[in-house]
Amino acid sequence: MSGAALVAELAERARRLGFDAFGVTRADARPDLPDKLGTALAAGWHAGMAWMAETRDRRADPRALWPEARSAIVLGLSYAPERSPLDDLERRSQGLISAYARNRDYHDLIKGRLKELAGLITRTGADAKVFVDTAPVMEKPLAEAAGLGWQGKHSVLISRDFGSWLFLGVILTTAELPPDAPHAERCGSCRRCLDICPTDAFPAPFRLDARRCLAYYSVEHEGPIPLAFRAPMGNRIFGCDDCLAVCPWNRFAGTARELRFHARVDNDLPPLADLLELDEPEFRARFAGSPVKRLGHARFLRNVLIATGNSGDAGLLSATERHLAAPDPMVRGAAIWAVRRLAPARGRELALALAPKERDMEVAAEWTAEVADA
Ligand code: B12
Ligand code: SF4
Ligand code: SF4
Repeated sequence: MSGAALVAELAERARRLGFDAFGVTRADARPDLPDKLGTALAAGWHAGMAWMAETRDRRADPRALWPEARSAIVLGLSYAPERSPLDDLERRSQGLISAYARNRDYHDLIKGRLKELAGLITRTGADAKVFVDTAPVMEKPLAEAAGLGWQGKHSVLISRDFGSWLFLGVILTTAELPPDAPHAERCGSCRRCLDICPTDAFPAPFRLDARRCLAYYSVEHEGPIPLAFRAPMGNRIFGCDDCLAVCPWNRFAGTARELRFHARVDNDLPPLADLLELDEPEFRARFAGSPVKRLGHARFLRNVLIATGNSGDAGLLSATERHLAAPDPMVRGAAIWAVRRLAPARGRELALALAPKERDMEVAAEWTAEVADA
């Protein structure tokens, strides 16, 4: 079968599998990536994601990951939300989960479909491997090379048709396939994403410093959230969509066709009061099959308590105080912060009673640490 015939068959099958975007590029299409990833790592923009540095050579070059790879097929699946996440930032007693995580985990959903496409390739005698998110493959620049869109100034891939809301997946193959033309950058003089970022996480256009990004702190970061980033988290309890949501190219994006990416009713702005009550088995049951489950119960509570501290809702005080006795020091620390923000006088009273008994030095310090202004 010719490369062109195989691409036509793959594109048609991808469409039937529900993929919204499809493109092909050469595996060596981005010789600029080792330098660019090197710049990011040297500057420390990967924050605590040490795995990014550990896999740098393979990550920046698919041919270093798999020397026999000749082509990359890049797929996109829309998860465009029903309404702009920016509209939900003022619902301060409700937790805001990022648009990508309100229902089924995209990894599960995309990987199976990629494997089905890979089966069409291996049938021709070529080899193929599938990747979505977790492997050392730089999916955004490969998607740009394959013509799916361009990396915007917020660094995410934007599509003309689906805006900022595309999940990406990649198939590397030993087959020589005719490549698509790369997509040109279309941001022009716009800088809305850079200006809206609540934590000033962009050192320059197209470059993101994860050490200042709320998506990083709420999803990837392991320990307590640094003080300076707690107030800016607002009601976000998993991820952040601000820089994506503000992009004018989203006006062409209709709501995702895939119903399993539509917000599940109970994950659409759940009341913080309910989330504060979830014990570990309830947390696991409630978020089974969703990306939120990977956070684990303690980090989930950490985020919910910070959102509670930002809510200004004194009705949440007693539910918050219950977490002052949590076994995990990270949760106790977040609970202290929330109590002090919600009711400073009660915070002082509790500090006198509880701080001297606290064995963890960092948690004890939370009682005296400066609490950011509301
Ligand atoms: C690590 C990671 C993160 C980190 C770091 C983000 C980042 N910018 O890389 C954190 C946790 C912050 C994160 C957040 C999010 N992520 Co993320 N993440 C990844 C992951 C696993 C690796 C990305 C990577 O390689 N980063 C390394 C950096 C160095 O790469 P880069 O951003 O392309 O870097 C460019 C710049 O540094 C620039 N550069 C460097 N020097 C120079 C010099 C000049 C002159 C210029 C012009 C440029 C330049 O060039 C680099 C190469 O293009 C990918 C999956 C994958 N395997 O690719 C998903 C992925 C990028 N994430 C995704 C999503 C959905 C998100 C969030 C929207 C989730 C959310 N709502 O909370 C946010 C978006 C935040 C944002 N503005 O980026 C999607 C994006 C889909 C898309 N359409 O692009 C991906 C592709 C997962 C997937 N399979 O769908 N993510
Ligand atoms: S995800 Fe949020 S915090 Fe991170 S760069 Fe975008 S707007 Fe800033
Ligand atoms: S908001 Fe403007 S600058 Fe940012 S990605 Fe969209 S078009 Fe580009």
